[in-house]
Amino acid sequence: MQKPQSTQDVEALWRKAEAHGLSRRRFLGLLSSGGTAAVLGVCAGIPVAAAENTGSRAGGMMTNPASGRLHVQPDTEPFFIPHGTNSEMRWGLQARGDCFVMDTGQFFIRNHGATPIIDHTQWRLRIEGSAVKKPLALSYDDLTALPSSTLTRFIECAGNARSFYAKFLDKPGQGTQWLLGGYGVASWTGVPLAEILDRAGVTGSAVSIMASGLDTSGFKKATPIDKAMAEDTLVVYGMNGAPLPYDHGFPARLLVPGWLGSFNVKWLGSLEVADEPLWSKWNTSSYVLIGPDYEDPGGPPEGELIYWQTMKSAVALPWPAVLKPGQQRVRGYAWSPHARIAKVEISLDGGNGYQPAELIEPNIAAAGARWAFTLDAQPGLKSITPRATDEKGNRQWPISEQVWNKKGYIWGAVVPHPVDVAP
Ligand SMILES: Nc1nc2c(c(=O)[nH]1)N[C@H]1C(S)=C(S)[C@@H](COP(=O)(O)O)O[C@H]1N2
Ligand SMILES: [Mo]
Repeated sequence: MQKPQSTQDVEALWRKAEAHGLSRRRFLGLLSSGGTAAVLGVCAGIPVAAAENTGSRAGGMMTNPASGRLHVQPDTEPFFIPHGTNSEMRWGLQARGDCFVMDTGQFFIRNHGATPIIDHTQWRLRIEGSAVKKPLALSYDDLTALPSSTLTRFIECAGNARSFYAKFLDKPGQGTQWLLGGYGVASWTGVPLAEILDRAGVTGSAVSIMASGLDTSGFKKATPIDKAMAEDTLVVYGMNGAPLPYDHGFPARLLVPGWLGSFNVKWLGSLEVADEPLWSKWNTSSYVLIGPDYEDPGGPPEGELIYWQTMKSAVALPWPAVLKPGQQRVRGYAWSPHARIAKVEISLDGGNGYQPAELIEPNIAAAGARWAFTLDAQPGLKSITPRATDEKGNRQWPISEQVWNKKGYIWGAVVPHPVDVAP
């Protein structure tokens, strides 16, 4: 099979392969047979870093993707559920048992605007502000020469599962109506943020770090200093053993494990380190909890600040799924921002009785674990409901205990995955 040179080539090859009746799995296998990722548990997938960076030659640091595209990579329907600037990962594609980390080309995309294409040779990451003694401007070469870590962690959108407020509570949350595919696990390579802050002479009075993206949305988000100094908070330049793709933040993004997806600022341009709390609309009116069960904290934020993602579990089947009757293996994922997964149980009656599922290694805090369950599918089965418990004793709650908030963040209840058993 010929080797694709660009994302367009991949799309064309895929169409050709489909016309020849080639299964997706076989197609991906063929694509990747040229080389395997050197990162444990990384699956074969669509190469994503192949798009041309044409604008940089004109001398500017940034252009927008060609012909008005929102994303650089192909994120067509068989692979993603489209939601405007966002693309949701399809859980039905994650049923293979042999890999834990999601294919880079299947990782969800959550953008407040179009993906910018940044020329890494012109790019600098500025570290500045009232709480650094030595402001820095790191080039791509400077950054990638610093001591690095490679970690497997999830990134998950605060609004993941938002559609279930409408579906199960009959009270919609405002925003993209994600099912459970605003979540992905990857192996991230980057420099501990603490390492960079140390080099910038961060002072003892630092409180807050405003990370600004270079996308036209002006996206920026402040992280408190303690989390910024945690050893697994990284300035990431690699994803699954390859350069960070444009859509996921090339040349560099933050990884803030276990916290809301929005802390993981992409296309990072500057880090302002301040000795006072910093605010942008992304920690005052967005990513705050507003509703009858939440208090108005007073001050700049319009609702209770949120930091941590909630536990969830998902069934790796299409939504809804059609199953053949009889015995079969059903697989899925479970994740907690706080700890490894201790157990996953499955309910076949919508959340009354539960029976144990098996856990499959790896099992990593703030990443997740896979589970498998031998199902004897009988006609009349309507749903499969997984429920996760982590090693700190946190557990997903029943739908009846899910507290609503206006913007539909941090769903943590179990989700009955709809199925139909048909001969
Ligand atoms: N600069 C910038 N960073 C950003 C965003 C953005 O729109 N602009 N979206 C954030 C949100 S809300 C999420 S959930 C994650 C999604 O990361 P991904 O697209 O790599 O999955 O990126 C975050 N970082
Ligand atoms: Mo998000």
